[in-house]
Parts: sequence; C-alpha cells; structure tokens
Amino acid sequence: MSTAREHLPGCPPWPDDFARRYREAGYWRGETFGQLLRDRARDFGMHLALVAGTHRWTYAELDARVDRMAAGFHALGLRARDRVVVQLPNVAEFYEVVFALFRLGALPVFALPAHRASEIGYFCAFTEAVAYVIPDRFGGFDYRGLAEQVKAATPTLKHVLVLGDAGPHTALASVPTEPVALEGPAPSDVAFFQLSGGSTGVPKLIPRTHDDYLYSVRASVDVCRFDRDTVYLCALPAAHNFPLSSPGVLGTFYAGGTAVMALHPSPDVAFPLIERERVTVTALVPPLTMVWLDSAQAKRHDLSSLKVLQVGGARLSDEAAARVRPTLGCALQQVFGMAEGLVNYTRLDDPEQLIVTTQGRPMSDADELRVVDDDDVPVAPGETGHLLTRGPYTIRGYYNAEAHNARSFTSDGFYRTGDLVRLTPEGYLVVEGRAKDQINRGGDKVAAEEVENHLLAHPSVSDAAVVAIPDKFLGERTCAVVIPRGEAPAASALNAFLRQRGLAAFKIPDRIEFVASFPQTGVGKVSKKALRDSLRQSLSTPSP
Ligand code: OOB
Repeated sequence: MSTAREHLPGCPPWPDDFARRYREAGYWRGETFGQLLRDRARDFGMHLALVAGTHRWTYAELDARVDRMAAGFHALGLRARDRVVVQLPNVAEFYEVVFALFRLGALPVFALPAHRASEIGYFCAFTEAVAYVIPDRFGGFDYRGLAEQVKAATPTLKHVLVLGDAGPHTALASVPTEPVALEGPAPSDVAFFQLSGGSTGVPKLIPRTHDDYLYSVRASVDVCRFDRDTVYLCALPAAHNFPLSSPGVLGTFYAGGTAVMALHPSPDVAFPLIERERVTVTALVPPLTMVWLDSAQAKRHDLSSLKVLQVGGARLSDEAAARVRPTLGCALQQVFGMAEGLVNYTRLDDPEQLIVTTQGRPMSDADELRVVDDDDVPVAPGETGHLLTRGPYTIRGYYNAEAHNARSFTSDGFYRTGDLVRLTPEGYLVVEGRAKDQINRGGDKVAAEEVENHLLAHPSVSDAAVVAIPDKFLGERTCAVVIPRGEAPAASALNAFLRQRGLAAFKIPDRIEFVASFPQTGVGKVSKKALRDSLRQSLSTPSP
C-alpha cells in the first residue's frame, strides 16, 4: 500500500512537513480501519464484538460479513473513492456496511437518522454520491419514499440499498457475495465524511483519513482505558463522532471489547440493556443525562456494571455533573469534542472537582491550542477567548469549501472552533460560550443561516433571524425572529412549510416571534446578541 497516492480532490491535506512529523512521532501508523478489523478477528475471533437486537456477532463473524458485503458492493459497481450516504440507525448492519466501504476504499457520508430531504438531497448532490443506504422504516418514518425523491433529483445516485423491506429499491440483504480480493485504500486516504454542526447555509463535510481518525481512536482508547473487558453501550446516533470514535464503538473494536447498540437512548431501552449485557461505559448528551439521573433514582434496574458515564456534545452544568456519581454510582467523564477533530476529556483519575467543573483537556500532547481575542491575539492566561486548534487529527479544511475554509482556518492551519473557552491553571478547558452562529440544542447543532434561508423562501417572510433562547432541559432552544411581509403568517404554518421543505425535525424552530425590525450592530448587520437579550427578557411567559 502506498502512502503517497494523490489526495482526494477538494480535501485539503496536512502540509508535508506536518504529515512527516506526525508519522515520525508515531501518531500516524499507516493503518486502515479495514485492516484493524481483520487484525482483531485474527487475535480474538471468538470474542463478542457486537450486540444489536437479536444479533450477537463475534469479531470473526463481523469480519466475514464485512468481506461479503464489500464483495457485494464491488459487484454492484462501487469503487474506491465513490461516496455513499449512509443513514442507518443503531443497528449491527451500520458497522457491516461502513467497514465494507472502508475495505473497498469507498467513502461513507455519515448522515443522521433525523435528516430529511433537504439535508440528504444536499449530501447526495454535493458529494455526487453513487449509493444511499437506509432502513425501510425507523422512528415512524418511511425512508424509502425519501430515497425515491432524492434519487429522482440526483443523477449520480445509482443505488438505494434498504435494510428490511426494499420496496422499489435494492434489499441490503441481497448484496453480500463470495469475498473477492480488494486493493483497499492507503492509510493517508480519506476514509469517510463526517458532518459539521456548522453555522452556514448548508452543512459542511469533514474529510477524515484512516491515519488521522485511527490515531484519535487509539489515543481515546488510551485515555479512557478501554480494553477487552469493555462493554460499550451506543445510545447516541451511531454516526455521530462521539459514539463513533470518542472512543465509541470504533474504540471498543480497537480494544477488542463488546459494543451494544440501543435503538433509542431512553432509560426504558437503555437500562435493561445495561443490566442484561453488563455494560461498563456509555456516552450521553446533557439532556439525556438529566433523564437518566431522574430514572435511575427509581432503581428498577441493576446499573452496577456501569463504571463510566461520558457526557459531551453540549455544556453540562456543574450541578448536573455533581449528581452523576452519587446517583448512578459511576464515574463521570466530560467530553468536549468536535467532528472536525480535537477531543478533550477529563481523565478517569482526575480530582472530582476538575471532572465536575471542566470539559477536560486535549487527548493528545500533539494537540496545539490557542485562546485568542477577536484579533487573533492570545488572551491573558485564564481569560475567556476564541479556541483555535491544530493537530494530528484536526482537519485542515472542509470538503470543496475554499472560501469558507479561508475563514474557518488561520493561515497557519489552526481550526477556528467558534467556541469561547478559558483555560484553568491545570490546563483544562471550560466552555464559556460560543461565537459561531449556531444553536446547540442539547447536543444537536442547528446552523442559524440554514434555517433562515429556508424561512426566507416563504412568501410572507421578509427577513428572518434564528437565535438561541435558554432552556432548562435542552440548555438552548431555537427561536426564529421573523419580519413578516404584510400580514404575519401563523407560526404553525411557517413550521409546516419548513417541514415540507424537508428540514430535519430538530432544526424546526421551537418558537417563532414576529417583529417589525431587527436591532442592528454598528455596521448595520442584525445584532443577534441584542435579539437574544431582548428575547430573554420578553420570554418569561411560556410558548402558546
Ligand atoms: C461533538 O461534535 P459536533 O461536531 O457535533 O459539535 C462540536 C461542537 C463544539 O465545537 C462545541 O460547540 C460543542 O459542540 N460541544 C460542547 C461540548 N462538546 C461539544 N460544548 C460544551 N461542552 C461540551 N462538553 O459534539 C462531539 C464530538 C466528539 C466528542 C464529543 C462531542
């Protein structure tokens, strides 16, 4: 396998001197995910890799299934570097499909089950995807109709592969064939695309290579001490970076442990699984943590196997953090990460005070951090500023987004996270806020501009600004502030309009307010800060 193959067009590579340094220092070891699974199957083939629904697959079985699926994909005509939008819930087949694509060198684009025609249509068109993998139905939604709609609009899309009843499409179960020899990707090749939470009109795609992502998995496994005895419960959507690789299911496979899939993260589904499978670690976003804490008090299930609860994706309040150990009887680990790269963890043996009040420190000594003011000048130690980062697993640019990359990265390659942080004397990060135009709805990221653009397409909307309003449960909710054209439409009609345009449900505004004008900044732009402040004052009454 060569490591010097030409990079995928549109994916900014690390500069040669950095790549050389990362290889020499042993961060990038020239491994691929396809080979990793092969190695685990060789070393502990009979060990249980994956529990999902009625499936209980050993490493050997997963490995063999992946070979057959990869051969089937090849027989369908899929080739290295072809993009495949994967939108599967937390099922065993998620990993069968994704590892098969890895072995082929085809590139999964990780969509979330919540995405609808607007997002999926965009991912398929923008990546010129050749295939789209879906469940027949999930969460009360039929994905086959969505696929028909997207297929009709996307000339490159040749295959819709369905887990379950395929309808007019191809059954995923009909794909696997006898294994064939495949050349496979180089470690420096892009392995897949993650999605950015984003702050712009359309979601950005994040190219991650085998080299860089495997390093982040390996370092995460080290920090979180995953091993063969680890039983990891995947309760968050499998495609998200947190349960995928921090250390997540990929970390579990790296360590030779067992991953257990929960189709839904509610205590009703997750607690019986923890009890039955003796789960040792899992990952949640803050609102789910609150739900779990409340349910655990009823003590209807034996959760005593659980050693660590990881919480991340949005800011966990210090108060909720302090409740985890006394209520669940396990350690808390705060995780502050991003699909673009950098992941921070509190360490398992940190003093409780650091675990409860900070969002951890970088997993790697090679992560470079800068905390700067609006002019990119470093702030005084302990002051709050913009977090910039660079390192062996933080991307150097989004896929095919040259203009945006010029704004999101410094000229020397630091990623502008859009997060406002301060560093404690111990070198731990505390997330104090956000400078990016995004709403963090309990871990689900909503780019304001994306929703605004959809609102602006409505004939009765003259202007729109989407901002966060505080929420006890989710941390933040979305509020769309709208200047109507003529008579104001009903809020419910606007939301129905957004839904009809195929926007994921978590992006539909929680509240809509109509105003005659927006507060302006000095340079005549909408002042979202002033909007948020005035909403905070006026919204003491609940939404009708
Ligand atoms: C994770 O990844 P993304 O890409 O969905 O979102 C990244 C953004 C961060 O830039 C930050 O704004 C926010 O989510 N965030 C947090 C946080 N963890 C993420 N804000 C405050 N406190 C935290 N603990 O969300 C993600 C990726 C890997 C691991 C964990 C989370």
